[in-house]
Amino acid sequence: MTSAVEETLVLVKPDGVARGLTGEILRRIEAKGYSLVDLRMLQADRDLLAQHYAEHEGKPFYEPLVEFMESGPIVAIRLAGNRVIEGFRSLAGATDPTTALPGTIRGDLARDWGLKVQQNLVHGSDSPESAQRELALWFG
Ligand code: RTP
Ligand code: MG
Repeated sequence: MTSAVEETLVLVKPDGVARGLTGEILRRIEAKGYSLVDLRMLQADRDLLAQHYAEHEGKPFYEPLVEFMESGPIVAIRLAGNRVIEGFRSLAGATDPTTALPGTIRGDLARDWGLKVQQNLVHGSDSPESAQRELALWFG
């Protein structure tokens, strides 16, 4: 297994911040051994979210997703660690909280809000290219 120190963008989405789960999410990240390189809290505007979610533009969930992400403050984290891009996504669990496994952030903490898949607490970049692009957007 190859090792590689990487950086990724993690977002605690508005549901995570509003529910007071930022600390619990950071606890899991730090317990895993990843390093917090930078962290900021912000209210994302539509322009930033449109760039962040450009790959999803035109999909049926795009508009509700952007509205949800605009609905409250977000905590953005620049996270470093060995293979952290893939590692954080396994820590986060499956996109849909109803099927995310126990032991994951989404499996343990994201509630079943009906069909609101977007309320899944966290975002993590899905590839080195996405990480680079997203870190420039949120921490540029
Ligand atoms: P993320 O980007 O937030 O880390 O999540 P992901 O890679 O697991 O999921 P992705 O396919 O990139 O989707 C981005 C976010 O859009 C919302 N979503 N809603 N209603 C739906 O079918 C649906 N599908 C995706 C979720 O908030 C997802 O995290
Ligand atoms: Mg994604």
